[in-house]
Amino acid sequence: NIERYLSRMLEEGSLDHKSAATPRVGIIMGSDSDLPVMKNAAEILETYGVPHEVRIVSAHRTPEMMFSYARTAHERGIQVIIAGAGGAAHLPGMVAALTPLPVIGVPVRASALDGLDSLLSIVQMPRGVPVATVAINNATNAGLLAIRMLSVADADLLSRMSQYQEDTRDDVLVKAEKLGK
Ligand code: RP5
Repeated sequence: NIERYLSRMLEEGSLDHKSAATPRVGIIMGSDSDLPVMKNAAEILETYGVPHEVRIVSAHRTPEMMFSYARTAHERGIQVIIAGAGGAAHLPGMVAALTPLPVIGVPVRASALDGLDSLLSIVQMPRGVPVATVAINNATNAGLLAIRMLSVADADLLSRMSQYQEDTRDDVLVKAEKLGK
């Protein structure tokens, strides 16, 4: 259903999460071609019921929009920004330079270099400007990391994250037991 939600938003020309609640997480990406990867972050936030917005913001093609988005996100109630980009992936780092909020970077596999270019562009930030970088194409982990960040001041999210960890552990134990038989 996240696929349907995103394609409907694209058809409507808007990727904003249509929720009455103020978005707590901003998911941004350099291009709509990043959506098949970045939708996984949105899916996690949907699962946890965390209000979020999804926007296309390009560091290279729409630098002014990127500037105003990053500068004002915290004033609008955004608490964490997830930024995905491929190739010369400057979006997460530039956004981290402009906002006081935590930024999670998702390297998207988008070029002949198989995402290694995106990974290095995002992870190799200079001292003083941190970007929490997840694995190539792993927007799911970006969503989960955002939940953990919000959990610091949200007891309900914290207990649901603990439950998720127990569930993943149990899942492995069940499979291990089956294999052992
Ligand atoms: C980056 O360039 C985007 O984040 C995307 O991963 C890549 C290719 O963009 P398109 O040419 O598909 O729009 O800025």
